[in-house]
Amino acid sequence: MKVAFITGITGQDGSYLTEFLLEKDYQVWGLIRRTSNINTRRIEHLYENNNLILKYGDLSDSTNLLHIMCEIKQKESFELLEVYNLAAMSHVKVSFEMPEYTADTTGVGVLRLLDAIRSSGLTDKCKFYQASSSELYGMVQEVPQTETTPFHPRSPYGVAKLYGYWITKNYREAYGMFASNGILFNHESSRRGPTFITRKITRGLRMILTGERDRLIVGNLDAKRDWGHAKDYVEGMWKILQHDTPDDFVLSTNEFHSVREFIEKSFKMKGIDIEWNGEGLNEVGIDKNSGRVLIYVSDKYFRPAEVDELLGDSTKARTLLNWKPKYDFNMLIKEMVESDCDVNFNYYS
Ligand code: NAP
Ligand code: G4F
Repeated sequence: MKVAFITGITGQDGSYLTEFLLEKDYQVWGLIRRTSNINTRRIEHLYENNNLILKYGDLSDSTNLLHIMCEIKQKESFELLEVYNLAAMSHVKVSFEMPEYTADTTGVGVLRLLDAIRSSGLTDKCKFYQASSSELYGMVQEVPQTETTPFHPRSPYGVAKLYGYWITKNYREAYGMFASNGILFNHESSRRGPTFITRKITRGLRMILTGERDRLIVGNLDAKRDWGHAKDYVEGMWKILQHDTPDDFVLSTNEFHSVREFIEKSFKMKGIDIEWNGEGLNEVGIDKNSGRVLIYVSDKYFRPAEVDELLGDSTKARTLLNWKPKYDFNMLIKEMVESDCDVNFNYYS
């Protein structure tokens, strides 16, 4: 039996990875948080599958993590357990408001999980994937960014991820653990959290089309990101753990686009041509046909320290893992706009 344990299973990536692994006949154990409201929408279509086992827990609770690792060891028979650590307080802007909590979960949480693996005697029977981030590059030291580009994180989130990256490498070097980092550039989908910019745009478009809202208010229009589709990236995570040796890999599309361009293309898909007028906080996006102002800028969405642009070079993963994204920028936007604006779109497709 192939067995995997996923933290962050209720998140965007966790849900796609669970589907991917169940398709490959894995037994999937997942960590979910107790919340006062339902937080499992992204995986509820998988509940009927007997190979999915959910356990309550939190990356801030080391005894809970140790207990789960021991339970998996006791109940399942496997040659190698695959552990995917996807759980994190993953919002960069929010991390400025909750820096200590972010450090504790996104940073030290990685150590707690690695140590639960070690303390349960699974060091040699486990492959560990850490969800590292292109936010590590922050104020970029070279363009494009590769596995050897020096890091310069620009947020409490980025700094916490830096700890996660290094403690993963440290457990590899110190204890010989199969522990790998995927340094993933931004990846989106119809399941993306609604406060990340791509989903905020496609949901905002829906609300403008239906008349629920008359405007979309955003922050830095000129930020550029290397945006891919989450489905491609979870396949990359799995490939990283199937490699003969533990190693660190960049996953990226190798092209970048601005927030402005994402807005233009999304609105264009619904027949709205956006024309820009003004500068800085006074810049607006106008519907060329009607003359209505649809896009506004507010400093509420600026960050104390911004990451202006991220552009990856995933040659290493493409060469050694034979990984290549199937979705391009236009396909990604099409799916996201259809999902948010067309009633017949299947969220679980
Ligand atoms: P996401 O949608 O925000 O999901 C985060 C997951 O972590 C959710 O399941 C969340 O649970 C869980 N979580 C948060 N705090 C936790 C805690 N203290 N203990 C246990 N679970 C906790 O993030 P994503 O986009 O899927 O990203 C997955 C991982 O990749 C994250 O670590 C993220 O930082 C990293 N990453 C993402 C990208 C990207 O572009 N998406 C790029 C690079 C790296 P709830 O559902 O209960 O909130
Ligand atoms: O969509 P974002 O919030 O994603 P960000 O900050 O790049 O972080 C995401 O990708 C990282 C990988 O590089 C992950 F590690 C992380 O967990 C997360 O998934 O913002 C993208 C850009 C930023 O430059 C931001 O300033 O869009 C800009 N932006 C402009 N207006 C906005 C807005 N971002 C948000 N969230 N909301 C706005 O209104």
